[in-house]
Amino acid sequence: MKKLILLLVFALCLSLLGSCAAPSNSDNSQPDSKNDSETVTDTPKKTDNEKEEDEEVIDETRAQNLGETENIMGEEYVLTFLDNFSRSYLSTSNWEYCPEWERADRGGKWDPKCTYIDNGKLVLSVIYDEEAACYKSGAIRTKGIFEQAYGYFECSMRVQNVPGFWSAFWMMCGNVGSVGSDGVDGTEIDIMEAFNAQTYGINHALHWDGYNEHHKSEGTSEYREDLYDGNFHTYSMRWSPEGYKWYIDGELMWESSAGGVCNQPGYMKLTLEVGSWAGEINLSDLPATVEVDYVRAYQFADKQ
Ligand SMILES: [Ca+2]
Repeated sequence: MKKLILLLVFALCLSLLGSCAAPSNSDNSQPDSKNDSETVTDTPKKTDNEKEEDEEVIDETRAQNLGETENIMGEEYVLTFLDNFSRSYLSTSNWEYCPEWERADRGGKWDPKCTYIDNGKLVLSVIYDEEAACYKSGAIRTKGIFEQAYGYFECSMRVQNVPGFWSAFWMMCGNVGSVGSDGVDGTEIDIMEAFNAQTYGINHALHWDGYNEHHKSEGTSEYREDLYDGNFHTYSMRWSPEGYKWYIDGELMWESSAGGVCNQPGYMKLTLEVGSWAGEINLSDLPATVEVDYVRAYQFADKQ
């Protein structure tokens, strides 16, 4: 009888342990009442092998859920935005497509059909649209969905391997078009622009006071063949009231407080643009793609 009771207790413990260990949804979309149902009902079924692969890529040193803290280069941050692109479609809880808008100097336009998810990665592409007789490229943003002043912003990106267009991870903060007050009331922060696959150019920059006669900017370029190696690299930016710092693969690349440091919330953008800055474009290279593995944003823990 005693053995039977012990067995029952053991079985009960096992079942309790099992329920505690049930996997949680580690793909953290920004909480958003608009689209709560999609995160639950449309999750694609995965094979056991795919589950194992997912488990392998979880980095336990990183915060996995919104609101969790993470130490980045000696500072405590709270995770405020995370998209691992692990669903089969772009999460509208996190992103919207940038509206169609003629870009740069070769008449390229942003178009939702050039953005999709493939195998756990966001894919932005460039095509030549025969019907529209122009280049089309992918572009998404968090405008009105996620906007934040200050913190740490990071993406992991595999940049393009052909010339003719550039890829960018950037932010629009406050009213960039507002002339006066320098960049304090509005600044475009270019966390990275991989602007030329022939020269291996990477740019970091700030723009403020509009884009016309009062436009001001400051930036820096590097030429880094290693970043065009077909692998993913991390591009990050720390923004505090004292200034901005840009990092690639965790290494400090540039610091600036030009424009006086913006104090207004901003949204993130991931875009491709066709233009002469990127060199000549060859139709035979298209479609061409850029992939993003994840995007993360954090707020300083002491500002929460
Ligand atoms: Ca201004």
